[in-house]
Amino acid sequence: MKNIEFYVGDITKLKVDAIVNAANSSLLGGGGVDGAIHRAAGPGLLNECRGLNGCRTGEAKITKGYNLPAKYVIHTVGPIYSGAESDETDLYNCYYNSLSLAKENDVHSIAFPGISTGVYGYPKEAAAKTALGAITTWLSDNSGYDMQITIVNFSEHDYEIYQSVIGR
Ligand code: AR6
Repeated sequence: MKNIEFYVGDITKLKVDAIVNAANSSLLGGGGVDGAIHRAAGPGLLNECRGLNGCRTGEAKITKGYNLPAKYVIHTVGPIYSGAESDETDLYNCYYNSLSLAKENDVHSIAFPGISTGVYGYPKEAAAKTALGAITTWLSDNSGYDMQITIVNFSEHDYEIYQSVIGR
């Protein structure tokens, strides 16, 4: 898949234009990848987030990256998995809207974690399918724009789930 690559490990280590944070609607930090990003970025990130007035599920907001190697953090809020049809739409919108916001800010390389697949309980295989669908649709809708996408899997097991979805 052109423009899409995989990285197994910690998203906070990546030197890309933007990393995406799986935040909650307060944007004021939490556990999981959100906690790791805030720890690595330092207090400037939380300070900027305080001025954003939160974020709705499926939407995205951008801040600077502070002490991170990445220039920006794009904060998006995934759905808390419930099994409702809206879960898939919300998760799709997280990826699609994050990419559109990235483009508006002249971002050309972006890394995504598995949004909603931790604390928020979204089944990983279904989430991988939706993420890939949103990313490939966005790339074809924006084919004149150079965007390099890294999908970050926190474990080898998560990486294997993605590869099995792609294989089908
Ligand atoms: N790098 C890459 N991926 C990571 C990292 C990391 N450093 N740490 C965890 N993951 P989660 P959610 C993976 O729970 O489900 C927070 O408290 C993890 O293995 O971070 O969207 C927020 O404030 C999983 O696959 O996010 C919200 O309240 C994926 O990142 C809530 O959790 C997402 O897991 C959001 O829940």
